[in-house]
Amino acid sequence: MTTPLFLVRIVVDSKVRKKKNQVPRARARKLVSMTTKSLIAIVALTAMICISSLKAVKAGDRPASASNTTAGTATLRGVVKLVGAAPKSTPVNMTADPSCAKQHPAPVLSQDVVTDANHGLQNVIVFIADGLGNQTFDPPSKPVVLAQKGCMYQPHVLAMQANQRLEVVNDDPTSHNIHPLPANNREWNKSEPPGSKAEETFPREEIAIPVKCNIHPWMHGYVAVFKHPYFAVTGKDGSFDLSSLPPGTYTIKAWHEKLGTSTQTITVGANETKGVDFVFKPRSGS
Ligand SMILES: [Cu+2]
Repeated sequence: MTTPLFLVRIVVDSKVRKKKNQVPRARARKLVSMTTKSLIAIVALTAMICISSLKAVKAGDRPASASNTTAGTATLRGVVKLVGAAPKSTPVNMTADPSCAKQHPAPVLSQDVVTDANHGLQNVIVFIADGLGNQTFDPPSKPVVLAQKGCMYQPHVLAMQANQRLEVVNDDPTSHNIHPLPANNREWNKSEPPGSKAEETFPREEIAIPVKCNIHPWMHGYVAVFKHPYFAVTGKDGSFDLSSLPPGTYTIKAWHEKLGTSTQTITVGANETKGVDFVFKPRSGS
């Protein structure tokens, strides 16, 4: 590594300053001014280094492995669609709790199968099912939030990492009782009065845990738990994005609560962005 020019200059300046008394006053003043400039440069450079390292920590929050935060990673991007006639959404009946019904002047539709005008399928979990080897990933420090709002779970399908904190908040004027029904994790249920917040974690991978409310039978959702950070839940248009992937060959799965699981194998290279689409067909009775 070469020594930065301003550091060379400051060393020279300090040597020259020792001889300050031997040089004319104007020259000495100039030298002092140069030294001040050098100090300003050091302060500015130090500040820049501090800011850039803060940014790096923030960017590294999602992929927990240090090797994945560097350049040379891959991205998988695509859309999940439902082809064929989508099952009709049914209105949710909330009359059993007037404080819930009152929050919805227009009927709320069930969220089991939600598509947009272009057949994009919402609430599909797309994830790496195989190909990461023995890599381990620390959970992100930021919790995921599951809200009980309008007597519905928001989001309806949530994905998180094992041992990441799950915050369950109640934004309603009525009490809820959240009750996940895991097969591979510990079962728990918590009563939540209005305005309260519960916090839990799931230590083991599980795709996906059904969640229900013991008070309102129409309230149900899913929480998927992964041992790595490479997962996404499709948005309103059915799109998803899996970024910061180490180059490699992967088994990718798309999971939908009613329509099942679809699998593909894909190879991605360093700095490559590849398109991957999934197509589901309606199941009889779904
Ligand atoms: Cu409830």
